[in-house]
Amino acid sequence: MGRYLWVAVLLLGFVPGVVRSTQTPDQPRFTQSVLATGLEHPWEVAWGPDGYLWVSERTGKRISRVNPVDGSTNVAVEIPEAFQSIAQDGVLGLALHPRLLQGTGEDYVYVALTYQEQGSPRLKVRRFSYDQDTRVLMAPVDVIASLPAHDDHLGGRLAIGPDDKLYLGIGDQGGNWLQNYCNPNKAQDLPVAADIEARDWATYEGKVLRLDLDGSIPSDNPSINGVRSHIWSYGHRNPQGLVFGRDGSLYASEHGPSTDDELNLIEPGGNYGWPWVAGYRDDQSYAYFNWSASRPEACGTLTFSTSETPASVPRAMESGWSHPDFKPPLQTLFTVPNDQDFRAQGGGTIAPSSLGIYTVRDGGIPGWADSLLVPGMIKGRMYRQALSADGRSAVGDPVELFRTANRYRDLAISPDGRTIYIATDNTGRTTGRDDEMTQELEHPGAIIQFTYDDE
Ligand SMILES: [Ca+2]
Ligand SMILES: [Ca+2]
Repeated sequence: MGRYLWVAVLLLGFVPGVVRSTQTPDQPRFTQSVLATGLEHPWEVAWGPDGYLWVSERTGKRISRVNPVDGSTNVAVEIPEAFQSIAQDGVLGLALHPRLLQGTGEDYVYVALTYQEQGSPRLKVRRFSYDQDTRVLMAPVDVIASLPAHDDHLGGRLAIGPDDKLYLGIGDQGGNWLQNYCNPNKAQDLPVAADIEARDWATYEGKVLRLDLDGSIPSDNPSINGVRSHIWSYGHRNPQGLVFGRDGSLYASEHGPSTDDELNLIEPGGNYGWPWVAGYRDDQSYAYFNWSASRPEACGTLTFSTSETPASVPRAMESGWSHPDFKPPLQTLFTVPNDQDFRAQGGGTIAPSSLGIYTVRDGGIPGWADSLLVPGMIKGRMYRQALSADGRSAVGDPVELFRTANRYRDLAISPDGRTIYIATDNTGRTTGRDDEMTQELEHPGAIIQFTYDDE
């Protein structure tokens, strides 16, 4: 579409159900429309080998299949026993077996969900078998259970690598933060051999795990401090995006505190720094306040604040910590300046709940391969971060796309690379088109599609 025609479309107003998104002239143009509504907190959307979008619904407690042609939705399985009580728990990650519907008999779908165990929330990974005739997920088998879960920073993103291993991000459960400020942060804790022997996964808070498809510990997982466990990398705050590049590299996105959401290249045995470091080790707008270790005043006698910290709370500058396995991020979204007035200006974070990768070359969007795609919840937009040819570094700054008043939860890409599908939260805060905070979401509980307009 030529530039003048584009202006005309904007002036003539909106076609019902179809909105042209605002783009700067040198960016590719997209047509926005709503594919499906009525979803209950869709959490993962994945393009399936059957040409449908597979969707996990966090509070709906089910897995649905959405027809990308007409938006009609079929339920593949209900999971009523999932425990869902707060803003982050329920039916979470969804991963399709790479040979689903390929005739090998491996018609498996993996789901991460929270459940209650002796009155406490826990996370598990369940495998379903997909019956192609009835289009139903059946024969559930729990491949691992009793993983940490709480009321904040749950993680829950699931992915299957080209190595046929399951990867699962688990957050730090909010230790030393907000309502959990008196709970120690265990993102740096590592298991001892006896923990693994006893199948005690309590140290898995703030980790990226790598599991065999049956839930066991892969024999080639790293030995960290002399112990091999499910832990693939550690020192994470809340890693909720996991995606593989063409060469098998694993990328993760991670929520920062009030600054420094991260894009990371995940290396086995890597220490990603949290809670000693947020983003780069640059002493910028972040120091580690260890509320739970407050002495002599016990933490329980203190009132938590993100802006004022009592003297009894131990504090550490980032530069005071170092570790031989520390891995800085490829990019942050965004590192705010030291003089940021968080009360007046807010934080620099976008709340990246997921991560996609654009690798489509021929016929896809020119110039996009390879890029990471980062959906924002607190900022209703998606960012595209270009990668270097070897995929090991970020090139340039993140580019903003798709600004709307929605909380973008997850994304999927059509095989031809010309449509980006984005799942949206039903409720919550985001910045609207004018950058003001709002709770009035334009398309709650929906799949929005952005289709590339060729020139
Ligand atoms: Ca980090
Ligand atoms: Ca930093």
